[in-house]
Amino acid sequence: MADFKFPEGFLWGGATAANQFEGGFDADGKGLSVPDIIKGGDVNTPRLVTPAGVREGEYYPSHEGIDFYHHYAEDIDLFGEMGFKCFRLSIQMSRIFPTGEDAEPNQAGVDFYRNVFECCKKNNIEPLVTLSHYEFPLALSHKYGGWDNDKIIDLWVRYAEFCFTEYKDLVKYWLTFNEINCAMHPGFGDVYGLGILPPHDWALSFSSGDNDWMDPNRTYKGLHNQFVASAKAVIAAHKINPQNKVGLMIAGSACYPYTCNPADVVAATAKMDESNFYCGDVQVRGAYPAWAKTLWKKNGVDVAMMEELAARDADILKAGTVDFYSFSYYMSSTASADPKEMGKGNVFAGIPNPYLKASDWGWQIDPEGLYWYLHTLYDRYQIPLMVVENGLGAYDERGEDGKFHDSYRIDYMRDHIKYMAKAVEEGVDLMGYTMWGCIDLVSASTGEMAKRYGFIYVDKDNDGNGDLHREKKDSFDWYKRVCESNGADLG
Ligand code: BGP
Repeated sequence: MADFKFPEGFLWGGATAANQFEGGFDADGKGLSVPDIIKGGDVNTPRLVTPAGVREGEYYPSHEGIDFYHHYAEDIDLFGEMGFKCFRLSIQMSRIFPTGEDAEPNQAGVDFYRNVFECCKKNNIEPLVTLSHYEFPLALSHKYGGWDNDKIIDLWVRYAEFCFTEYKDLVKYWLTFNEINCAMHPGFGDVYGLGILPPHDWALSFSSGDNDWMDPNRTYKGLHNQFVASAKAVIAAHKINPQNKVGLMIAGSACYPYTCNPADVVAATAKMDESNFYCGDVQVRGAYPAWAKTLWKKNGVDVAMMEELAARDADILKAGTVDFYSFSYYMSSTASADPKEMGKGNVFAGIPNPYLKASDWGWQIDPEGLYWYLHTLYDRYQIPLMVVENGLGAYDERGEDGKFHDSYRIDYMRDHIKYMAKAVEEGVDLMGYTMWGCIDLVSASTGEMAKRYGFIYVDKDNDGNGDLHREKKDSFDWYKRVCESNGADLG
């Protein structure tokens, strides 16, 4: 593998999300969005959702982000200097249609994204645009309750069609919903994924006991409506510009049996199915998997309702299958059939895997798992794949010379890229790799700045202090060599 090169045109780059870095939350006519009412937290303190609206004098990290809104030209030039071929970012619907159903788009918002894409073009960077990255106009949540309301489908498709038409000359790679499968995490998924808000303040968490307001019927119906909206968007994108490539985006969950006890193997298979293939099958194959009914029953979902929805929308789902499968990959997990064992872990990582080390946030680092996951996906779907998020969240400290020597981040990426290369060499069709948080930004799960991912440091802390200046870390030069050598130089 020593002189292995990635395929010509491989999309090396970095990834971001508007609500985590853009800022300008009410600038130039933008409407409020669901993340704008989620406060900051840290590794031990969950983020508070204030569903009634923004509270005067309180700190919400999305409001300023890292102020990409005013720094985009400088930031994209830095990405260009690193040799990015691709930059993943998201559009906020609430910047284009502030209430979600405005008669006319907000011109200042439309212009902002046009300027961003033009700046990418100037730097020879292909934008990869997520149409919905944990973002939803707050006005729609308040008025219609979120994605489980059928009205949302057409409002969102109108927004997607507007973007395909408006940016036709500048963007050809699109993702519909970020980590669409995360909608299935009760609470977290309802708020972040589906715009379904709690009736009272609520601590955003994957395992909160305060769950009286969650309703699996709303969750699964909301997710179904997103499948329909995504399929309609794919159809529209192809019609508006046959060059468009539209992908799904899933939170990649590679899950191993905790032991070779057949019952554990079955438990891990069930988790793989539920976490990856429930959404994957609908969006790639255009229909629910055979075992969907079992899953609905297990989760207390009204099976008759789901069967009716699936039948109602069968043709659209079949016609709007995606062009490629993109995913985030940070860690792997384990599953056991023994509830006592499972109780020792957490919902994401399962029971700690004794063969792996974890990050400071408990995410178990597993580069070889990426290799296994790529093969597993490609065996199942045989469509191009793309890693659109992978990276290491870490506490970065200045060295004695005042600079950031983030060798741990370089090691993390090098190891993952090596295993990607092995999968590609063995026949997996991989389009690209956009490292998550290429510039430091707000963490989605904890709302903090201290969990840093970037090649570029941003001077800002968890409370919003800092002058926002940008600085290169050691990983900046390393990744520049990776991009320039098309992945041959990982040294
Ligand atoms: C994914 C999200 C991103 C991003 C990333 C890292 O789930 O798509 O938005 O934030 O995870 O997670 P975190 O920010 O919690 O470290």
